[in-house]
Amino acid sequence: MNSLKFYIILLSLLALAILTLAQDDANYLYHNCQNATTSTINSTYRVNLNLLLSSLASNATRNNTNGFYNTSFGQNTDQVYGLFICRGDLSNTVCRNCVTFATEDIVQRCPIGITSIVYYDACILRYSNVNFFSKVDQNPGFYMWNLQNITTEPQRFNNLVGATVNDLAARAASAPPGAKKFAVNETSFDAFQKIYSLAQCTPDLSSSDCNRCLSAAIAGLPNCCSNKIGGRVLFPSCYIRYESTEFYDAAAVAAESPPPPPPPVALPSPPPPRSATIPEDPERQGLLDWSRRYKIIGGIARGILYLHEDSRLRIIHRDLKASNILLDGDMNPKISDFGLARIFVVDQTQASTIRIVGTYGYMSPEYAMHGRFSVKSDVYSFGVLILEIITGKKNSSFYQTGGAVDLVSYVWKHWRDGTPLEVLDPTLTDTYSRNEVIRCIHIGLLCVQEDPAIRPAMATIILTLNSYSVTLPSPQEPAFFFHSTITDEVNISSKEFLLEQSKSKSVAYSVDEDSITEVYPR
Ligand SMILES: *[C@@H]1O[C@H](CO)[C@@H](O)[C@H](O)[C@H]1NC(C)=O
Ligand SMILES: *[C@@H]1O[C@H](CO)[C@@H](O)[C@H](O)[C@H]1NC(C)=O
Ligand SMILES: *[C@@H]1O[C@H](CO)[C@@H](O)[C@H](O)[C@H]1NC(C)=O
Ligand SMILES: *[C@@H]1O[C@H](CO)[C@@H](O)[C@H](O)[C@H]1NC(C)=O
Ligand SMILES: *[C@@H]1O[C@H](CO)[C@@H](O)[C@H](O)[C@H]1NC(C)=O
Ligand SMILES: *[C@@H]1O[C@H](CO)[C@@H](O)[C@H](O)[C@H]1NC(C)=O
Ligand SMILES: *[C@@H]1O[C@H](CO)[C@@H](O)[C@H](O)[C@H]1NC(C)=O
Ligand SMILES: *[C@@H]1O[C@H](CO)[C@@H](O)[C@H](O)[C@H]1NC(C)=O
Ligand SMILES: CC(=O)N[C@H]1CO[C@H](CO)[C@@H](O)[C@@H]1O
Repeated sequence: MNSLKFYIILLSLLALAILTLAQDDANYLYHNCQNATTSTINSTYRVNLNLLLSSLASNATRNNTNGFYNTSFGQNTDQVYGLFICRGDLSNTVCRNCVTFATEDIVQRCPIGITSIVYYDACILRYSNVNFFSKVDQNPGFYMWNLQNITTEPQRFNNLVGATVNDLAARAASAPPGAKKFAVNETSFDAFQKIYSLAQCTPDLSSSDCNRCLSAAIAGLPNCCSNKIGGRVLFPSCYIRYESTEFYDAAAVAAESPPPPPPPVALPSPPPPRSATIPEDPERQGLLDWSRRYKIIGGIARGILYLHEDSRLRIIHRDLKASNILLDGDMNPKISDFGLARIFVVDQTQASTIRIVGTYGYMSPEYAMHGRFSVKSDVYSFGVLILEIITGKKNSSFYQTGGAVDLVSYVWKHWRDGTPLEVLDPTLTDTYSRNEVIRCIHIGLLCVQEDPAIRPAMATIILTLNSYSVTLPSPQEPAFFFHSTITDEVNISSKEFLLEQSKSKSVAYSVDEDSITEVYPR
């Protein structure tokens, strides 16, 4: 029974994940209804409201709305004013889907609303009995923030966010009449951490009103978002947002705007340190050029193969991660920290544990969820390691935005879209072999496949690293699994920010005992 319960919980989590993906276009954030009192509910107003909503939905299907449309129905006390605005980087299709969803959703959320607004990730829909066109409205506004704190140089981070959003506000406000009042910026905090930001006003505002609205939003940032890795301030007339992952479609924005100035030339890197672990520190990671990284990948692979196959006993490490790989002066990797390793008896290929130890982000789904470990769970961790070494990104620097659940899905999305080289650590300018990089990404993705049976064995991986003639199968989409429950807190932080917070700690937790089917022999 307990085991059944566990699977039901698991299934409902999966169903939730699927639902969340399906509603991606209209990711709900917040709503507010000002209700009619019974005496003022006028059925004519309701009729006009319905006309308005269907007009907004049908106008959203036009290609030339530019992501915004305002209209009004009725007269005098029955008149209803409404508009939708879509985030400036989104396609017509995404905009239309969001608005269509919103026109139905707003009626559910505000069944007796006379002035209502619903905010989603992709669009905002609002209506009122008062004409609000071309007026700055800051109510009802709300904040959201990422729960992750800035740990290095928070003051400089806050200042940079402030400078960037000020710059954005000026650019968004200066858009010519009728154009989208929208701007994005990508700027580097340090070699590995970027700040992506966005500002937008409804285009019915004048430039000075847009500026005024965005200034108020910026003034709100310290109230919510100091020392936070991401945050938003949203008003009905304008909003700002910043994150450390790319949450908007930069390619779409670039296609609409003039090309940016060429990037500055990178300074040459100083020589590497004598002995260390694989640097987690982004600045130090920049010191490793591609040939060194390639050598490290090969060395780790040989080390794991030795544990799995060549030593007299089969050893499953169970906590392979960057900090457990030591580098000697010649950058030869040594696998360390066998605190969690399990030694397998000769014919044993798989075992289970009810105490799951290891490091989130490196744990295979079957291990994290069911406690099942095998050589293939080490292969999974190795895959995450390869992807980290290639991208130069810390396993922990990801959290869910726009579907990029973590490092693995970030890389997967680029692979699927045929742009694998875009995940490459930007400090590896052009001193790398395209073939080697793509092959390593390919191997990494094969290692993190959901089904352990189709992950390659370490021996195959080494063969593949040494020979270009080995043909690799296409990787299947990696598992999207997550560790924390989705919490529904309305105006403070949306669910996406509550996921994955504790991802970077080595953790130990227990799984319901009855859910374990195989038992580790004693
Ligand atoms: C308006 O009505 C909705 C649904 O009936 C309710 O949830 C909401 O709290 C009301 N809003 C106000 C401001 O009373
Ligand atoms: C757009 O809305 C207007 C009313 O404002 C309506 O007359 C028109 O038919 C709509 N256009 C489309 C394409 O639905
Ligand atoms: C809108 O654009 C799409 C693709 O750009 C096109 O296929 C479609 O026919 C257009 N629809 C209208 C109503 O113009
Ligand atoms: C949209 O708003 C503008 C004012 O910003 C107004 O002049 C225009 O008439 C509105 N459009 C419709 C269809 O009501
Ligand atoms: C209600 O609607 C009727 C028309 O159907 C209109 O004559 C009347 O003024 C409206 N009353 C209020 C209070 O809005
Ligand atoms: C959330 O809403 C509550 C009640 O409306 C309010 O007291 C609180 O200040 C809001 N929090 C934020 C961050 O807007
Ligand atoms: C971030 O900092 C705040 C205040 O300093 C603290 O309460 C909170 O627990 C920290 N959050 C995380 C995820 O560390
Ligand atoms: C982005 O913001 C940074 C920091 O404020 C600024 O230096 C840079 O010029 C901005 N980039 C663009 C393209 O506006
Ligand atoms: C998310 C995650 O697994 N974080 C780990 C990233 O790697 C460093 C170094 O190996 C670990 O200390 C973190 O726990």
